[in-house]
Amino acid sequence: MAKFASFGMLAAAATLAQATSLANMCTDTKAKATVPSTGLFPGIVTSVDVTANPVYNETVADEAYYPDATFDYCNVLLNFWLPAPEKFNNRWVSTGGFGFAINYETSMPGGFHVNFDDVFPLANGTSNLNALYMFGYQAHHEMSSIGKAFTRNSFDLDDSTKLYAYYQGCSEGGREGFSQVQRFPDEWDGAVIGAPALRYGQQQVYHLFPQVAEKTLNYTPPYCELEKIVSLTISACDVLDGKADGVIGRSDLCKLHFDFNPTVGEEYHCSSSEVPPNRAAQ
Ligand SMILES: [Ca+2]
Repeated sequence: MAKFASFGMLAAAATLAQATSLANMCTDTKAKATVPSTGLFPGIVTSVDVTANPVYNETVADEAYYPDATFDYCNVLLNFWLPAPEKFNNRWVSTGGFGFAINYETSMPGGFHVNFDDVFPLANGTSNLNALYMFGYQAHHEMSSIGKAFTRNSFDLDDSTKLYAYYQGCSEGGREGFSQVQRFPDEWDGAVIGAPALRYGQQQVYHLFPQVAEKTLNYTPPYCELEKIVSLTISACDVLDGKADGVIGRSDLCKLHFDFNPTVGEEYHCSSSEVPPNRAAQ
């Protein structure tokens, strides 16, 4: 496959008229002509890889991180989505994934499902370092860098027009968000990052600890009991971060100052449906 020459792209882009509709904008020719050739990632983008077709009346509903909506879009191979020109508000958003996937369709319709543990390690048992770095931070950096340049070209933004850029992700997507804002802060105007899955070594132990403790103690607390524990913990630690807002912002101070011993014996109430049968019979 031939690399896409920057001279050819610039010459072709200069001849393109301002797109006035999704059908006019969303063609193979336009997509090939507007793929950025910034020199950032030589060899990754080739002209033969790029295709585009308009999709109308796409409907999404009941997704966890995307509002119910019906919309038109330009489907560009490379998984960059472009809105119809009349709906474009000079905004770019990168979305994260879940589990071991760096992107996922519940984050943005059209995402994909390849998981890191599908490709790591290699078949011969050695480390797939390229996949590791891609998973860690590089793939998202390339996606946003190429995607933002592609967006600017596609909507004919001149150098004085700002393209606002945002990141959104939770869990593994939250970890990816931290990987981007820490390494490439100038790329973003804002980021919504939830529950980042940071510090894998400790995190997996934390996931296991409750089950190990319950098995060891031979006691599984009902949900209502856990709710009481959470409520008492919030009451004790909320203000330690300087603001009584129902959120514990300084878990470190909570661990230092919260004496849970006086909470032993506190009453709590469960509905009959919340108590497991083996507990209700005792
Ligand atoms: Ca607080």
